[in-house]
Amino acid sequence: MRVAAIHDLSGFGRCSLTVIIPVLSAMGVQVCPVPTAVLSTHTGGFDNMVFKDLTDFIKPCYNHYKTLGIEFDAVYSGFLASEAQIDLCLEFFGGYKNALKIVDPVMGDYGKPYKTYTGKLCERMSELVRVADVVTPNLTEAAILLGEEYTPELSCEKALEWLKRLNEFVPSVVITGVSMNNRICNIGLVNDSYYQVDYEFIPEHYPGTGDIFASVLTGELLRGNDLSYAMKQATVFSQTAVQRTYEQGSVPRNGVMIEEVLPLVMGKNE
Ligand code: PXL
Repeated sequence: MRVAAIHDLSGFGRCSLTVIIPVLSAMGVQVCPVPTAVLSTHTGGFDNMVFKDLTDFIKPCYNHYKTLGIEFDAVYSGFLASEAQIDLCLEFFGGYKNALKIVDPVMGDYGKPYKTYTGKLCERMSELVRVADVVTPNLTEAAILLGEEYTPELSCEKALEWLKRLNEFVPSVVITGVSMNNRICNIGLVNDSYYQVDYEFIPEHYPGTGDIFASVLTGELLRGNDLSYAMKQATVFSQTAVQRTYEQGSVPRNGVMIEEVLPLVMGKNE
C-alpha cells in the first residue's frame, strides 16, 4: 500500500509528517511525503518559528509522479500553507481517481484557527472536503466547515446533526474530540450508521494527536477494515500514546511520545 501524504514537515514538536510517516510505516504502508511547508517547529507554542512555504513544490512534484506513472492507494491531505494549495490538492485528488481520499481539514483547535491559517484558507477548506471519501475534523474544524459557532460541549442531537450535514457531501465523516453527555469521544457516520468511541479524558493537550488518529484510521481503512473498527483502533492507539506521554510529565508542546508505543500499531502486517 502506498500513500501520498500532503502535509507539512515540522522539525520539532511531533506533528504532521513526523508522526504520519512512522505510524503508517509501522502499519505496513509506504508513505510518500508531499510537503506543503517546512517549519522549525509546529505553530502551537514556540516563539519565532521558521516557516518555508512550499506551494511552488506541489505541482512539479505531482507532474513528476504522473510522468513516472507512480500510483497511490490513498491520497491524504492535512496542514496547508496557502490558499493556492487548495487548488493544488484538488488537482492531486482529481489525478488519482481510484485512490482512497482522506482529507484531514487541519485548521485549528479549541475554537481558534492556527496562527498561519487565514480566513480565506479556512473558507476554501470546505471545497477540498467535498472531494474526500473520509474527512476527520476536530470539533473546531467541524464548526468552521459548517459555519457554526464553536462550543466546547455539544449535545448528542447537535453532534448527530453536524455529522449528517458533513455527510451530505462526504461518505465517511469522523469528528474527533467531542465532549458530550459528560463523556469525551470520537464520533462517526457512514451509510446512516452512527459510531461513537469514548475515551478517557486527560487534562493536557498535545499537538499532533489528530494527525496520529487520522494516520491510524487511514492505515486501518487501507487494510480493508470498516470505519467503526478503524475508529476504535485509532482511538485506542492515540489514547495509549497520550496517556504514556502524560505519565512521563512531558512538556505538552513537545508532542505525543509515540516512539515507544509504535510497536502497538504494527500488529498484523501480513
Ligand atoms: O497537528 C496539526 C498541525 C500540523 N501542522 C502544523 C501545526 C499543527 C498544529 O498545531 O502547527 C504546522
